[in-house]
Amino acid sequence: MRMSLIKSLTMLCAVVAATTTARAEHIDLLMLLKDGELVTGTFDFDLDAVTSTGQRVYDGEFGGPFNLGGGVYQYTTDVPGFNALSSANVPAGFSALPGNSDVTFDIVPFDIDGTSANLWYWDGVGAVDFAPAASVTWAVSKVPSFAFKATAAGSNATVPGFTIDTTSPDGFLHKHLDFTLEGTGATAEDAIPSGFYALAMEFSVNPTSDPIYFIHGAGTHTEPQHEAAIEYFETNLVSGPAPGDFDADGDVDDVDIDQYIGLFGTAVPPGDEKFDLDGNNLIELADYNQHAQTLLGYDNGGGQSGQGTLFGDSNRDGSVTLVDLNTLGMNFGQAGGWSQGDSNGSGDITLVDLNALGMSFGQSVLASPSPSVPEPNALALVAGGALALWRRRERRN
Ligand SMILES: [Ca+2]
Ligand SMILES: [Ca+2]
Ligand SMILES: [Ca+2]
Ligand SMILES: [Ca+2]
Repeated sequence: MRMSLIKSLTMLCAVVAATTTARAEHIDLLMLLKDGELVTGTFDFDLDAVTSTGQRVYDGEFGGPFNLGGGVYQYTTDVPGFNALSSANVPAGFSALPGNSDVTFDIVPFDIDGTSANLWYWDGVGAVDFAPAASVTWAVSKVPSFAFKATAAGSNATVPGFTIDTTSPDGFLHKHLDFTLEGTGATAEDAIPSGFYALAMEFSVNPTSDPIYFIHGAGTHTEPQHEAAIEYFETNLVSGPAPGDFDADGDVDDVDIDQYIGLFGTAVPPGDEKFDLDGNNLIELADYNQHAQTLLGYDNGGGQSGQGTLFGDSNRDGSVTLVDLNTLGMNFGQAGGWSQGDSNGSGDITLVDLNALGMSFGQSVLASPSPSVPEPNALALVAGGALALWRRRERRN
């Protein structure tokens, strides 16, 4: 009994240790069918479990550098591998790949900031900033590599791939391909600069998947940098811009809400459905109002920020104060957008905007507004005086 217990514990410890060290080694890209679409996730062979579905960004670490002589250097890895489950093991809501079918891939170019390329590089310094990889190639291959090799070199062309493997009769597949970075230079760092390399593959077993992104580290880099790169791809390439972030720059500000100017009354289509927030196939004031009240970003500069502010909050600090009223006054009677005092997307600052500001004057969306917000009853006095001033100015003009 005693020996048996010790032996069991020893075995358990060995299993736990093996699992811990092997986990990073063998988490594969999982292919599944969902509603007739080819989707990807992860399967952990050590846990024998599906660990994600709907995942489209994968990461890995290149091993190396390897000096091939003649100034040629390489980094290589075979992670992640590619996996499909037999029909009996597919999680609920998904189905297995068809049996006895070739699973193929292509390397596809993708856009970052208006540029299209099939291989991208970021040195891992500062903010995430990928650029087309100029002098390095990333080959995807299997044995024999003279027959099965697709090489991305940073152009904007699709690179035809090959058959990864053929599924078994019940849909199962498990195959590792070789990823190889190669460059030429006086040193390994010259040949293949340290940092992160990214490419995208589309998988097909008829249907074809969306682009699936691979971001692999090479040479000197850190894990937080790698996570930042993954986050960047998740946000900018997979999820698309957040609602209301019409220029897709990562925030919802006056530049975004001002895009409504001139669009009211436009049917969708031909209008862009991203502007039609309430989904009634018409771009109108209701969408603008919804944008202002639920999506437009505010920040009081003191740690309170969020989305959705008040009409008239031209400086988007979450409160409608004399500062906003003054801004409106300065721009009264002129063309302008939200930051000049426009509250109805008309593209000019008029009595309509003054009235809208008046309705929310002294109010705040902040949880704890600054004490300097004037009482609402100060408005009549201030607005009355300001209006007289502007009218005088208008008469002068
Ligand atoms: Ca924006
Ligand atoms: Ca609408
Ligand atoms: Ca304000
Ligand atoms: Ca206006």
